[in-house]
Amino acid sequence: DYKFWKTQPVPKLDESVLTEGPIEKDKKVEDIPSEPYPILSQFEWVTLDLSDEDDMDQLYKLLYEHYVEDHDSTFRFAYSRDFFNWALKPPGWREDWHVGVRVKGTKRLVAFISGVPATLRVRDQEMKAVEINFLCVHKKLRNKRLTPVLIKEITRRVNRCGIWQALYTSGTLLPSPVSTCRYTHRPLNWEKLYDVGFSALPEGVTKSQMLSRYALPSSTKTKGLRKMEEKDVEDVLSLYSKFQSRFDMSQVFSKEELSHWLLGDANERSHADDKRVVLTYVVENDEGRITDFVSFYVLPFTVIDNARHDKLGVAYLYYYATEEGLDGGRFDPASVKVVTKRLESLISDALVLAKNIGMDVFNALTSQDNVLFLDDLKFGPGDGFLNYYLFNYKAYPISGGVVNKEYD
Ligand code: YNC
Ligand code: MG
Repeated sequence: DYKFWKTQPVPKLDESVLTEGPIEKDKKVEDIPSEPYPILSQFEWVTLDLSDEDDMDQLYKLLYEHYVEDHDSTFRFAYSRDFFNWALKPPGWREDWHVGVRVKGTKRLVAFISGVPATLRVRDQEMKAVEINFLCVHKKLRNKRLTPVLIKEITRRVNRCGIWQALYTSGTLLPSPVSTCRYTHRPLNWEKLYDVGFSALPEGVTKSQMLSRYALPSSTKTKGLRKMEEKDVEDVLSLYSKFQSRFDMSQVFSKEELSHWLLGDANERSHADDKRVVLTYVVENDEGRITDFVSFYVLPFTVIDNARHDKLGVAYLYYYATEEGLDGGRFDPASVKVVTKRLESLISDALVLAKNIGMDVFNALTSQDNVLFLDDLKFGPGDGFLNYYLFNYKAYPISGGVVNKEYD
């Protein structure tokens, strides 16, 4: 019955929203305690320093062993240093928001929660917020109500910075989702997915039929498609902003943020394509204008106990946009067909690019415009759903227009 969530500024599960806006009246930073939230005496708070090898290793181990895994425990997220640096250190990041709990005696890290800054737009309302992610409690400490303590402590640390709203996602149903999406998967290397037990062979279908069903061309087809570079940031931001304005909810990026989220940091940029966490491609037309872009990020799985394979390359569709159908930022509903066709060819090129750097499966949510092309590009529905939540902000239900990002 949501003993904890009942006490938090979130809408009840059966509540119908009558007006949009913050739930609690703005508090004052001075009224937020400057001391950490009390925690059981065998534990202590720790702020992780991700530039410290030891802290990074501990976070890696905690999440590797105790974060979300698939039901029969055959796959685990294979996080990397680069992935954490990308996900946890965007412009304006604060070390203070990388919150851990350690056992006092052994100094062992047993829980974690993180926040990164984000500007959200819900319809016409822009707000400074944080995105909360990587909440994790050691398996041996589950069901001991540590989660509410972690949430209250990160809320305190965020509130101390004068920020009162948050966005978070979870497969778990909590009060109350502002939107819900489904996961979909597009096999790139069906045979390997079958070998590791990720994909099944449907009855009455042969392996070779499956292989030909998911066959892809070896090269991309969009004229003018190339890797995004730093010099494109301004143009891509302008296209992104126009495209996103069609959706009820999205993230507002500065140039620096867009550059971080689509190109990665300096270290990341020096990597070969098959070692990168995030890849973005633009379409430049004959006049040198950027007309489209598409991006995906990479978070491989470790395959547990399989004789032939130990890694699965997993790409996630991230942001994309096309100027097709956008008339000065307005979306012309008459052009849905044209937009669909354009996105289909753009995303199918992304599939080819992902396959060519060794990805085995391409995941996407049913968010934003994805539903226009998922079926035709042979994405199949997965088991999982993803709920989107806002903290301290009541909003009417939002369909489709959600931030295109999820690591779990
Ligand atoms: C969850 N995922 O309902 P009630 S997603 C939020 N998000 O509270 P205990 C959750 N709340 O029902 P356990 C939650 N899962 O009594 C459970 N809860 O009101 C609630 N899994 O606490 C739950 N990572 O500690 C209940 O639960 C209370 O030991 C029970 O631990 C839960 O990152 C968990 O899936 C999830 O590590 C930590 O199962 C554990 O079961 C675990 O007894 C594997 O907790 C990894 C996993 C979750 C990924 C994510 C987003 C988190 C958002 C948190 C909310 C942020 C609010 C905004 C804060 C900033 C505000 C500002 C400004
Ligand atoms: Mg617990």
